[in-house]
Amino acid sequence: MLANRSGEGSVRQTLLPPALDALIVGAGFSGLYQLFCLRDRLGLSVEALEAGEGVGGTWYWNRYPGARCDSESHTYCYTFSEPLLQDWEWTERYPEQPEILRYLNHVADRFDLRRSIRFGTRVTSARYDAAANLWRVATERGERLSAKFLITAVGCLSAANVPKIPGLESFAGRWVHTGEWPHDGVDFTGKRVGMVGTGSTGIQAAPVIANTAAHLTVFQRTANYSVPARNAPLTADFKRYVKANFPEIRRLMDGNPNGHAWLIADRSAFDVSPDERRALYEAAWQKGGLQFRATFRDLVQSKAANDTAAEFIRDKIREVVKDPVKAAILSDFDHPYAAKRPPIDTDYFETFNRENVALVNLRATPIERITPSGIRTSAAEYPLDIIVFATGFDALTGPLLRMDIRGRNGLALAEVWHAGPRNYLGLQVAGFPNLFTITGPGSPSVLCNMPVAIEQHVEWITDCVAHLRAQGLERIEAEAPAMDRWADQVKAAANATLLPLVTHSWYLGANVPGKPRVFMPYAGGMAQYRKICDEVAASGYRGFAVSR
Ligand code: N01
Repeated sequence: MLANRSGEGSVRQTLLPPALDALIVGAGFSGLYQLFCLRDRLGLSVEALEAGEGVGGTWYWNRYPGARCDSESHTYCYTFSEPLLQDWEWTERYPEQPEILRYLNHVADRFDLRRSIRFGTRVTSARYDAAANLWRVATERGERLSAKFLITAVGCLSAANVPKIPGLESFAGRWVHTGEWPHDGVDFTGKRVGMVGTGSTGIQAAPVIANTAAHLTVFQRTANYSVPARNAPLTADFKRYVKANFPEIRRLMDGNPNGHAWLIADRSAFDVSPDERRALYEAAWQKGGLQFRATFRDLVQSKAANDTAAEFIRDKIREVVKDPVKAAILSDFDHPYAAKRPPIDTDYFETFNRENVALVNLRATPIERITPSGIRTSAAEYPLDIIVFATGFDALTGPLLRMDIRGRNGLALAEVWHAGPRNYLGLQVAGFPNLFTITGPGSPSVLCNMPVAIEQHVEWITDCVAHLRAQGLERIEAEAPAMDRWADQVKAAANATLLPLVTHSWYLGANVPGKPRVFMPYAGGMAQYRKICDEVAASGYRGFAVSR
């Protein structure tokens, strides 16, 4: 704000900052790398707008007890910089939230990214101004910024889903959502805690909460599979191996449909005898981790093959959990293994052997309401001091739609997506020129080890922007027919797997009441997706309209 020239000091006018080449929304894994690519590789004027007071995105917000990554640390990192790979050292097989946050802070410092990030800046709207070919962005603090390119790096799982359970506002204790965990922590000592939700998050949190709480009641709606993570400190030998062999590790990641550094066994569950199959599952169980899925190549495609894995895990739960009633509730699966995101855990099922842990089966006795003193189900009232909602996220579309993005002629993204997300390659939407959505719906995103999906998108977008500049082009925009064709491909890829069979999966938006039921991520595998994206770019951006 400056005093105006008339000398009337009371009359002030707002000067808008000059338009930038690009604005990036978010400073997590994707925003940081996108900032580096556009600012330092292409030399553009760029700013990143970040709601949090620090970098990290998911890892800034998700500070719940037990939060750690389910991808192995040596593959859960950027691979674009050899010096970065060489100078960072992970301590454990699965990095804990504080360690990942330290890593992302290290990246921000190493590449001097902070000076281009506005923290504490939540974007509230983004409007495309066709006459100026600019995106005009407003923030909660009232800032107005504009840029030719708008790139969302808002994460897939960043819009917390707090269920609208009647009476929540009357609860006299404290309630928290795992995705918006208080930075000063939550002290469970001596408290009666209720945890709603048994997805990857709840399964990580329950054992840690049970260690300090006086009592923990786990409210389970859907029985979930979980395989032991077998977390452990990394040995010096392994650390040396990673540093010396990263190209080989990266080759494995590129060949794996989910971006992990392992091979999927080239055998069907029925190529081996039942005894041999069990022995192979046992070995995978002992090894631990998401790799359990790779024991047979047909686990996520064939229901019969999948049943063999489900049976093995059911038996394991019965073996671990001493109380047969709890074991039956925990293993009462209603969907195929890995058709929802498969959790991995540290002592999750063992936790139900503790004296201070109870399990409530919400399928049999649903929650009726939250009262001032706790949670009431159709069968009983559970007095609680703290309620933890491990109830997940309005995934993939939620973070984008909460921003009120409007394209040509004020067209709202919410309107275009009223029946579910539609876009081309998960990257662009017709009517929204120069808007790119990193790991948007319709891309492998959440089905992939996220840094792999992120690097691929960021590099594709960077190359695309470089191409436009080199050709003197001003605009790129997905074409509607290309979006239709892509929607068919996304659907076909999902239908070749067991994933769409789970009617209550967040992949389908089913966890958020009223959200359209559309299978959102691209399930055709990262390698296939990368090939498609590369071919599109090589063809001069087929399916996109580019103009001066
Ligand atoms: O969320 P979820 P999450 N009443 O949606 C239950 C990633 N992640 O935060 O299955 C009662 O999976 C719901 O029940 P149901 C990972 O991609 C990564 O656990 O809908 N219960 C379910 O049990 C993961 O998939 C890491 O019947 C209700 C749970 O809440 C994604 O984040 C670690 C309910 C929600 O499970 C989300 O996982 C953790 C209600 N009204 C998470 N509403 C890494 O390692 C929901 N539920 C990187």
